[in-house]
Amino acid sequence: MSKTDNIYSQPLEQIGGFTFNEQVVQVFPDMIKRSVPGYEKIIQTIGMITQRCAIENSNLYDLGCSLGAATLSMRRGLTNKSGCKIIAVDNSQAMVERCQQHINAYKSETPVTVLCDDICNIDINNASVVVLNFTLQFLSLEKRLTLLRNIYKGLLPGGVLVLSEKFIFEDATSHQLLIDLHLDFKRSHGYSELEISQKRSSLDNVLIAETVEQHYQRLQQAGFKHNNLWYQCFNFGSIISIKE
Ligand code: GEK
Repeated sequence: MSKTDNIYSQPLEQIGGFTFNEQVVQVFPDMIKRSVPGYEKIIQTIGMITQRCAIENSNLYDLGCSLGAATLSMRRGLTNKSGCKIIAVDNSQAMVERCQQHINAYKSETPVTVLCDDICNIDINNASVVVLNFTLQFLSLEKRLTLLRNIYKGLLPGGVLVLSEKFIFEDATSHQLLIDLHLDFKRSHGYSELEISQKRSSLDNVLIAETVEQHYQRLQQAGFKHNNLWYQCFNFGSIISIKE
């Protein structure tokens, strides 16, 4: 069972930049469900996408896997595909250790390799499904295109990328409303005003959100011609990109 996230519940003298350390790992499942609208729906649907799009004898990648929720969902979606392997990558040692324990806790025929590394260093090859579930937003803007090009290159024809992100919006009025609705979502899940504002400060310059259009543009530059938002709740959503 994951502990309740109360990391920002008391006033902190200094709010450092958010890191995925042991303290975060302990509360992560609770934190992400109470902070990201639609998270559970997206995880569940990654399994469905895998079931339809995974190609036999190919590799599947979960980049920025945290505790492996998307990996486990992909693995559930692979029941009728033989010869597939999943590679789960995260650069937080604490996350990777706990992720490996989660994976070991479930039996499956599909091998999973959990790697502690920067997703920018990973060689993507023979891939049919690549998942970036709320991870690209933590990469500096300069690194994003190179990573997407690498993913495009490593995908087989017909392979897919699932890219979930927090978004900003060009239209200031709808941007503000969607942000406010997200804050209401956090309040409705028991976060106080203090927790919300301290967490927001810690994510400043760590999580860099972009518009859906900026993502489409970069995906096209990387080679993807077929890009569509398949899910959105407030300022969070997920794009599916298909390699021809
Ligand atoms: C889920 N996908 O539960 N290389 C490797 N990992 C990274 C890097 C990097 N350069 N930058 C950040 N991370 C998960 C949720 S959480 C999203 C993903 C969130 C990792 C970081 O250590 C963390 O585990 C993850 O990306 C982002 O479906 O917390 O909002």
